[in-house]
Amino acid sequence: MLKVYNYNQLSATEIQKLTLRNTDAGNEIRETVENILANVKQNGDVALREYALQFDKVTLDNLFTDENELAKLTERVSDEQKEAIKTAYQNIYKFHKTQFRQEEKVETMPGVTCWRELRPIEKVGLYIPGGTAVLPSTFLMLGIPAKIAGCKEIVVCSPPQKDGKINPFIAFVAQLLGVKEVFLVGGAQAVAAMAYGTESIPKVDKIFGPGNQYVTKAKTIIQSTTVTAIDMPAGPSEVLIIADESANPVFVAADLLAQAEHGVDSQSVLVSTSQQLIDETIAELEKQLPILPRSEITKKAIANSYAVFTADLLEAMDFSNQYAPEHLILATDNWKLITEKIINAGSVFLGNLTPESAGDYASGTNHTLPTSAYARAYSGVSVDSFVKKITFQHLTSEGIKSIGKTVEILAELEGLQAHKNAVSVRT
Ligand code: HSO
Ligand code: ZN
Repeated sequence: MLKVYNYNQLSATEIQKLTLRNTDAGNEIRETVENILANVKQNGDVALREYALQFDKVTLDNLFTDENELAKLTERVSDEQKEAIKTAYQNIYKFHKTQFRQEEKVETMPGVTCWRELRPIEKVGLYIPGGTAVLPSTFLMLGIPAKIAGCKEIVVCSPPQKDGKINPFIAFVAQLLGVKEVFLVGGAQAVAAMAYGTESIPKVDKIFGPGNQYVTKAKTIIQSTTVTAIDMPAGPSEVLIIADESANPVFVAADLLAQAEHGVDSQSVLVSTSQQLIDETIAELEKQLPILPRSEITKKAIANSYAVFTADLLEAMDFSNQYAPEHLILATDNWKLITEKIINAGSVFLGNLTPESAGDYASGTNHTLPTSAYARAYSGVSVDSFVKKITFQHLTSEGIKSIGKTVEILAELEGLQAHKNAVSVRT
């Protein structure tokens, strides 16, 4: 079960080691992914068909599911399921819509006006995971902000199911979003296809979406070797729960398990000021885990997880900030006292009645978030991720006069005469 550490007995190096995850120290993941990237770059669709056979165990005629097939697949979605997906859609839309904001123009000097305007990224690629679990919720989380931003071309890749088709829930979300086709490609090969383009799959400007270590590695490689951008390194998933004696061990255990069931490489960390709560949570894990349908995966992720006992909530927050979790749950009635101490986290869930699952699916916030301590510097996906902010400026005759001298002096002190001239010829 969960290993337990005492914060006060850990050295700085031990804390650093505990907070490290997914380092791929032996470069094994990198090597596998580099081979896949090279193969797709060289052989396009042929390579994608090979991988579909090798990884998804299907022979594909077409590498996509088209609009008609998508419509047919949605018949398998029940009315109740459709309603739930639509409710999530509306909440996510409502929350993200407010992020699309034009900024004010600023007159920095008389006659000198500067401003920024939003322009959508034209071609975006969405990766929807579909390995051991198919995640139509991720399609909502990426597709809705892409729509709000006004992206022209939305390319969607998701692994084929055993029948060689796309999952019906993915098909239903595609319909809601007005997406006309979904490509049947998963894993690192999907990232490669959208970065390089193949006969069937268009090359995109930016790739979005969470994934396992292979997908994430592929994204980080293409980001540094092609002109295709990525949202962020996102995945494997993780949660850190700060809990005190006001927390309910049944809830805490359920939240730890919810994260752990994502994959064997997921991590769930409990940081608590109460030894009793740690003990009770471990007892609860023992009760709840074995009866989960995905207990095999979950067990492995829990074995890769741990608990830390701290003297108080501030110490707990200190550990959390060093860990920089993708999801942070404050399982305490005193959450208001410590929220301003949060420095590093992807998304935060406040109080004992706010499960991460609410945000994973339907409350409105995005679930594509920075993992593996990237929350130190990255934000989660939002409408901002799908737009560029272009700066503009305009100088009037008063403007060139008011700013002219300053620019001339600066150009001269940098020894750049031509820069100075560009002003002087106008004044
Ligand atoms: N916890 C995942 C998102 C997800 N959970 C999708 C369930 N479905 C990463 O934030
Ligand atoms: Zn989740």
